[in-house]
Amino acid sequence: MKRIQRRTLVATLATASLAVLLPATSFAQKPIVLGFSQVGAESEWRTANTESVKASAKDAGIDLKFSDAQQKQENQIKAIRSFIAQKVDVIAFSPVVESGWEMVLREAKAAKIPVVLTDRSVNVKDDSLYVSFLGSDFVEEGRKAGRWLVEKTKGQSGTVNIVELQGTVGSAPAIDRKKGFEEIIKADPKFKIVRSQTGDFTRAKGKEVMEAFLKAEGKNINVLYAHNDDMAIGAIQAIEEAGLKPAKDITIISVDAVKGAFEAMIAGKMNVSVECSPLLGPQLMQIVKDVKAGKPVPKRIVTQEGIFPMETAAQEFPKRKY
Ligand code: GYE
Repeated sequence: MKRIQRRTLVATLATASLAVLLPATSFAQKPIVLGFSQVGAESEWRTANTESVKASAKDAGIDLKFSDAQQKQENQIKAIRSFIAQKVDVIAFSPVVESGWEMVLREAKAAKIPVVLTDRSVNVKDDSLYVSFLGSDFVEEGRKAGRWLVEKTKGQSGTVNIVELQGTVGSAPAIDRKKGFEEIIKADPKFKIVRSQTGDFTRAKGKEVMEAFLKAEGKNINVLYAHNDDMAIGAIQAIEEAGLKPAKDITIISVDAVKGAFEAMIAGKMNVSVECSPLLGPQLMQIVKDVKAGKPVPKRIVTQEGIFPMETAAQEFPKRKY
């Protein structure tokens, strides 16, 4: 009994002296507050990205203030202003379009709140307006799609008529995926983009625009290049409803490599999907912690990704995480 009491006393004294030695903050450290403005919930990619951000904030013990902009820039600007007013520690956002951010980013800088770009970048002259940009190389994704098509049609001499479903107008992935793809296919005049229109990265619009393409071009279409899987999946429906066979009558190339694309490939309805990983949460939380701790962070972190033709889909599917 006595021994126990003595031990308890020693332990209590030790804790007490530690408390004197250590600064008070290390006992009640406040969590980092991160304001995150998401684009919306337009695609399977986006919902996987949102889940990744929320789950990794929780794991990292970061207090996340999450705001969904429903694909509207004005909502993102409002969210960022409200994060500034709340004096969050760090702001992160995925800009719906590339331009028009200078003013609000200057407001964040004046308030000394560091900004991290995730997934998509902005078009600003002064790159001190953000500390880091974490995301894919969308031009390279477009090139991968183009190279796959060049390989697939090797030795084929007739014209290859392509229709293109673009992502959200003015968004980095739409601009860059178009650019990278064109850069590759322009080397051979047999490739012709006969129609190109936005489907806003959604299934519904992908289907609607593909219906219009089919009406206008009839059986003239050889290839569909969709800037994301959701639009391709919508377009597949339109193709089937028009009595054509997706991936056979019309070659289907798309980007993201979400589960829905693997299902379509396994069903023999999509030829290839270029990978674009939405699982940016863990890296983002690390950047946020480093920024808060005053450590230097890389200005640009590029996501590593591959490409999945339909022949590999069944084997890869069980390994997919989004
Ligand atoms: O490809 C698309 C999404 O910005 C990379 O946005 C992202 C794109 C993704 O809606 O599905």
